[in-house]
Amino acid sequence: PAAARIGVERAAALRRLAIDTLDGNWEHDHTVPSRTLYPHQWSWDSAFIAVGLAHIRPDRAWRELRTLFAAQWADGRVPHIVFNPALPVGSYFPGPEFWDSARAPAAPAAATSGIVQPPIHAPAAWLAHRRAPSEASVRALGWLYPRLVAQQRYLTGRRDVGGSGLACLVHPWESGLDNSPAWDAPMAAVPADAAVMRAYRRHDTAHADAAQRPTDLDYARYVAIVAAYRAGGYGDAGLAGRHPFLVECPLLNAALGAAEHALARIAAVIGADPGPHRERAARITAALVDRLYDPITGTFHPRDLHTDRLIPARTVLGLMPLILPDLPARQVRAVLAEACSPRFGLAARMDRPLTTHDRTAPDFEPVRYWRGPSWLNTSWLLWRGLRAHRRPDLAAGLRESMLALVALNGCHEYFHPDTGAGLGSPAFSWTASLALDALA
Ligand code: 9WN
Repeated sequence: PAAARIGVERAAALRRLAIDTLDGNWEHDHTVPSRTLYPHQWSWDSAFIAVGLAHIRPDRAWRELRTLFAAQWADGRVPHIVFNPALPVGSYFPGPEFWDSARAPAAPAAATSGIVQPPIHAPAAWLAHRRAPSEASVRALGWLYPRLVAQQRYLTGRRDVGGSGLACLVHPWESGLDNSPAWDAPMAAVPADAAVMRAYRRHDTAHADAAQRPTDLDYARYVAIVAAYRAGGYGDAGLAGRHPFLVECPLLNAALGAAEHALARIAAVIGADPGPHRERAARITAALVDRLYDPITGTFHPRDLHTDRLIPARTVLGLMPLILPDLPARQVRAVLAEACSPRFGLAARMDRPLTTHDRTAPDFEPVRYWRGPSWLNTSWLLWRGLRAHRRPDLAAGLRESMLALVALNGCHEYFHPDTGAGLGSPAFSWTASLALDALA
């Protein structure tokens, strides 16, 4: 067990730190990712956080998810940020006044953003229930089920811009890996000028080193893409002809498929029909392999819908389809080979943590956000995939590496891929939560 490898005392201290971090970031009915950098509620953060809360405070795990889904739009989209109305203007950029969600007919009463993040909520809800099954957890699953189904329907319906059965991203923020090198090519085609940013004040660089964050030019483009989507009232009709950023992402779509598998299991518990979820899961996996797998590189790549080409960058996004339990054996083998190559360094004994980008690539940047540093959520997703595909040797190596990273350095947002030094926010919720899950 990992506790034996990192030492019983260190494991106990890590557990204490993780619990304190989550308690410190709890805000009445949700958890903030970070008090300084991200003081509102984020969508996929809440899913990762619920997984950890299920180990220590199950009632909060369900509250977390209920608060998020209470802000679901009428069209089924789950917004990537739910704003806390009690916070002063300027607590985060771009804030509620910039998103102006009230202009969209489908928006809820709460102020939210208008874009989504990877739909890992159904897998998270399933794990939370399995960890702490109770009458309350079954009731919570019953409440969430139709909402999770509506979320899937939005993504596979209005968001199937390519008509292939996959959902597409309309913003790099939707991937959760905002400035991944995977987005460089489609972002370069977004017309924007760094001068745009003079009209705004970035909030992130007041709390984190600018060298560890996206650039001003990235932000100018982030803002331009939101402005384009907002101008159409966050509607999805006709996006193909008018929207500057349209990409099919392996992580978002792997999450979409994993969600159908989780919904099948949830359906069985609450007395609904699991059959349609299994069928949809199979269709998503087939479309993912067909559209995003490259037999030449042997990994998954995002597809840019403007060029209809795969994006060549080899990032951690390419490994994420391993979370699909029905990924065909050929792709499982290929993804494992990619993960175990010097690009990512997965091994039964790892001397360095898993990175978010290919270590051997010339544009690998060890401290800049999603362009190289190690993050606990992508490592955790791969760890779950390794267990699903019965690789206990590699799963144990990755788990040990994740736990050592956090035990030695703290609950940071991300970590230097060579030294393990903490980067970004020093008290980051999903790092705490996923460390708790890996420790258990
Ligand atoms: C933009 C909250 C979020 C995470 C994302 C991470 C970062 C926001 C930002 O923080 O994104 O959504 O301001 O940089 O990239 O994955 O959900 O933790």
